[in-house]
Amino acid sequence: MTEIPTHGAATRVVRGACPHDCPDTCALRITVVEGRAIKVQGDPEHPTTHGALCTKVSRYTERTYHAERVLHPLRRVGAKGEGRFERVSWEAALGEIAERLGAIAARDPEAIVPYSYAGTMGLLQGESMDRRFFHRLGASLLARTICSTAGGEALAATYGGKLGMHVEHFAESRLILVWGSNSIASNLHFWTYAQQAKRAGAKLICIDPRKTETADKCHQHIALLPGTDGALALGLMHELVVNDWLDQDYIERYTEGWPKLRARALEWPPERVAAVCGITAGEVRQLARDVGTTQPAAIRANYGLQRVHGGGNAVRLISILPCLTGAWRHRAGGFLLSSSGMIPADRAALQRPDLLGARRPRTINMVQIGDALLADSSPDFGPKIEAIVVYNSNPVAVAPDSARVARGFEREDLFTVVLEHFLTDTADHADIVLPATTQLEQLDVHGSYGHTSVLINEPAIAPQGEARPNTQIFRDLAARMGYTDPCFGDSDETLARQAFGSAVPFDALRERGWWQLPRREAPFAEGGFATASGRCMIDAPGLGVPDFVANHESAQSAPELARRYPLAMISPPARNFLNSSFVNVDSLRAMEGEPLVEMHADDAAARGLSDGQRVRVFNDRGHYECRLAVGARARRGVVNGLGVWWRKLGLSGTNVNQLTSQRLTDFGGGPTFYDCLVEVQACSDAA
Ligand SMILES: Nc1nc2c(c(=O)[nH]1)N[C@H]1C(S)=C(S)[C@@H](COP(=O)(O)OP(=O)(O)OC[C@H]3O[C@@H](n4cnc5c(=O)[nH]c(N)nc54)[C@H](O)[C@@H]3O)O[C@H]1N2
Ligand SMILES: Nc1nc2c(c(=O)[nH]1)N[C@H]1C(S)=C(S)[C@@H](COP(=O)(O)OP(=O)(O)OC[C@H]3O[C@@H](n4cnc5c(=O)[nH]c(N)nc54)[C@H](O)[C@@H]3O)O[C@H]1N2
Ligand SMILES: [Mo]
Repeated sequence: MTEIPTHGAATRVVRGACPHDCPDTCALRITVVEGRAIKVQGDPEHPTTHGALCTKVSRYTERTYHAERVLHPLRRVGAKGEGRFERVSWEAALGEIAERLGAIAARDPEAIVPYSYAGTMGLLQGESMDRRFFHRLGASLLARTICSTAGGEALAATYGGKLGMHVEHFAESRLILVWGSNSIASNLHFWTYAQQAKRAGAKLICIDPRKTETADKCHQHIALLPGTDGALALGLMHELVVNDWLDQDYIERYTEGWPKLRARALEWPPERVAAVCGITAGEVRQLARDVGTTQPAAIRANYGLQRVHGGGNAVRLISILPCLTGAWRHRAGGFLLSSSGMIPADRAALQRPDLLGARRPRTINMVQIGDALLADSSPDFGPKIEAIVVYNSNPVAVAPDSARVARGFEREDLFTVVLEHFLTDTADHADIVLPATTQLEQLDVHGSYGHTSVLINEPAIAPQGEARPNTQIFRDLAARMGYTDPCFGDSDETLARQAFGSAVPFDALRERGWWQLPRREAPFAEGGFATASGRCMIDAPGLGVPDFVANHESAQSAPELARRYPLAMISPPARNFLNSSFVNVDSLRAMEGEPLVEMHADDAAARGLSDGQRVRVFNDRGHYECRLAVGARARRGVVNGLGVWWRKLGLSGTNVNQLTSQRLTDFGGGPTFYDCLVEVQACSDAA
């Protein structure tokens, strides 16, 4: 059974799954003594978890039993954003929500918007009963774009889906490019395999504007300017062509459109690439030689590189490289950004889009929630947003251009409901806060975007206080709204069985805690891409041949802006936070210290700034105060504002997203967090 037998009747070990938005999706073992979870550990039998957890999740009990957990429904008594609430009963809270949403829906349900992302990646608590509820209601749809859609659509266009190498096989690679990924911070279980490869003699190269802790451990670090990866990939192709390092047989058999891209690549000699990327021509040549002459060669990319204007094109270009060299012929060669296309989740069964009937509500892009909340009714936009229901997300902290996001959430005429564990920056703006259970208190099933097994998470402890799972909250709301469709009666266990249908034997999943999916070990060794033609689509329908697309905010595309704001800012994750989750866990926040911006010594000297000083980072969208860290983690011309702090736990009530823009990627409607020009100066009230 799910419980692992242990000595001593009062002690149980329960099988769980890490719910966080991370490629690793670890299998957990939770030790429970007399109803209290005392330890969260990695499952030693799960192939990619191999018994190890990151620092954050090994402290999961600290988060679950946190003194500031929201344990009862709350109604706002202070001003929006102030965070002052009174305790109310579930009856009163659900009644008020049903009444307010019902009144708005009677006029126009599209004036109601759900807002959720991957606070939990669980298929039940993340995307089941909630979606049924909003589909039945006819609310606006939400485009859940805030992380990965540019890269995701790039993979769909090129390979036919989110498919790639299996993470275990990196251990056998002879060359690994860690491209736009701080693996040690955000993909730790991949790093284990990369280290095995390194010990066996492989060369590791990190391609990242920031000298991350991962770059420290690689043989080489190529610190290109943010948003220039597409140019680097074209330069590599140039060298593969002129040096004849191509696998012509693979190209002819398994790809479509190479002649056009070949012509384009020939316009990108190393000197041109070097000028655009801010690196040397020698670095381009050497990298191309490594890629062109080493087998098997593998690329681990992460979503960091696609959070810029040209992110979609960059992922297309990089994902084509292993087709040109034939790296895919080996199981330890190829490319991995996400393998979530392997997961056989039956989303239609869970989410029931058929409940919309003939209605076709508008779609709001979550990246632009700031503008959306501030928009009036218009023929283009549709009705003004009158209500927003937020769960599994903290948009006031994580969405770009947060001055506008906060202004939107401050609207007196907006009815806001937030399902949360804590009073986050977003929950502080709610009219009603509903207490949600954490992963230790709820049932769920999980896929993964970094390995090929599915997992179950059994509840280990009773719900804290009056907390309820998201599924239960939406079930309760549906009942209050008078929805009698039988699907609102499905229990969590029924949902868990629906999630993978017959693709995964549910009882075996329960027995073991996880289930390994069948897979091809070298997925594209003989083509077999998931595209209509079965080939890698270099020239993709509707998109053509990929090209380098410059940042929205760069000297090249916005010279006047670049004169006023000469520093490019990226805001990658801090190692001990997960987006804005864990920022309120004291021991983890203590490890991160204060919000930081990292800067190269030359840029600091040019501004008369010194290490440890309190600084103001600013652009036309706003300003943000943090501590300056002068040193080698930043390259010249680029500053790194580590994310994503809670605004109220920062130094001046804002965070790094005060500076980022709502502009979108080239395709996929994704965010451009790392496409952002700023200037930095000393704080007048320097501490
Ligand atoms: N500890 C921790 N783990 C996480 C997260 C977290 O917040 N904290 N976030 C999770 C989430 S939501 C996701 S989506 C995944 C992946 O999340 P990602 O955000 O992709 O995670 P990282 O790999 O840490 O960061 C990306 C790397 O890209 C670099 N980068 C920035 N701009 C560019 C660029 O233009 N080109 C290149 N080549 N590199 C660039 C950054 O410096 C950083 O080192 O990780 C997950 N894991
Ligand atoms: N500047 C900058 N901004 C970024 C990024 C960046 O790199 N730089 N990264 C972006 C990326 S990749 C992403 S994915 C987004 C992520 O942004 P979000 O999806 O908002 O992720 P989190 O900040 O982790 O917030 C998740 C919230 O969900 C809550 N939660 C967790 N589990 C449950 C549950 O079971 N029930 C309920 N009701 N609530 C739950 C948590 O308490 C937490 O407050 O942020 C983006 N923002
Ligand atoms: Mo993400």
